[in-house]
Amino acid sequence: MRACAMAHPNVALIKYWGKREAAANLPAVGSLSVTLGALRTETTVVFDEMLSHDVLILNGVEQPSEHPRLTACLDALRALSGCQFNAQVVSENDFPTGAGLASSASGYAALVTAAAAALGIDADEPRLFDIARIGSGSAPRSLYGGVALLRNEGDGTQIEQLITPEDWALSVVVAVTTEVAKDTTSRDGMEQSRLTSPYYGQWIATHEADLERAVDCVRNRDFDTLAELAEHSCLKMHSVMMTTRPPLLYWSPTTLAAMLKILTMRNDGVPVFFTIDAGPQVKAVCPTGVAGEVESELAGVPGVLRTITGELGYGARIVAG
Ligand code: 2P0
Repeated sequence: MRACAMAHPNVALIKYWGKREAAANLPAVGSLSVTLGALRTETTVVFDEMLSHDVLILNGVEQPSEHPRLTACLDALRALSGCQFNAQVVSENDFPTGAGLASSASGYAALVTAAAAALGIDADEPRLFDIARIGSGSAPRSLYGGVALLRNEGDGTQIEQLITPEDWALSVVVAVTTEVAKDTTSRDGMEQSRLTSPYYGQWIATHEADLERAVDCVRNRDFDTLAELAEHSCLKMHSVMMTTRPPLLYWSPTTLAAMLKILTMRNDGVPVFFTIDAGPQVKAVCPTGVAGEVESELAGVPGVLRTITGELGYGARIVAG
């Protein structure tokens, strides 16, 4: 009863921030993401009747604070399979953890994929998406490669792969500005935003139109309009974050410098746009043909520690381990 899976993080171009129902971790809004082929989480799950409780070891360190979320996911999988055993989960990220690089998305996508295989659950079981969402609202998107669309539908969510990595040669350049984990988790931060930001209502009210237009852009490979929409969604989300009480200021001076560099490049005719999540890292999305130029420009921004560049990745999958 053992399996190993690999998943990539994803970055949303149309963002998710806020929940409509906390217990099932249902998002308030849909989202659209690209899967980052350059970053990886690898997770091994072993179900063992000798274990007295579930255990998560992340990057070599046990994570007791994560156990409630972990056990909620594993309980849902155990209910599907009839297995009663506890599990040991050993996970490694090859990128900074908890620093706005979607480590929980790739983490829970890899966990659910590995645990389902270890329990003999069919990989096509549709409930796996809902179980991944219990762990992290952005995790179902990492079950897919290319561009993924997560929509609210009735009482739940639906997910689909809009295009594969082969369908559009896009790359993402990550400008790493810190290796340190953030103070406020996304889960806590988005709840504070819902309760206190005066802009939260407008964020929800205007979101669906952004999402529908972005879906059309992806289907039509309309990079320029997608660039404008993605930056707007990012800045709108950060406006909500900044006007939360107490404020969620995820940017550093280097974040702003990298954003300005990307805008200057686009004004100079280079097809590239920025997006930023719950942390100071900046992600630049561009056609693969200009990724080298974008990477060298971002590497030269003072304060950028390093860059990580890769094409769109594939969905979570079982690997030897
Ligand atoms: C996103 N983020 O759409 C947005 C943009 C961060 C900023 O999804 O509470 O770790 O586990 O559902 O998925 C990060 O939030 O939060 C996230 P939970 P999650 O990518």
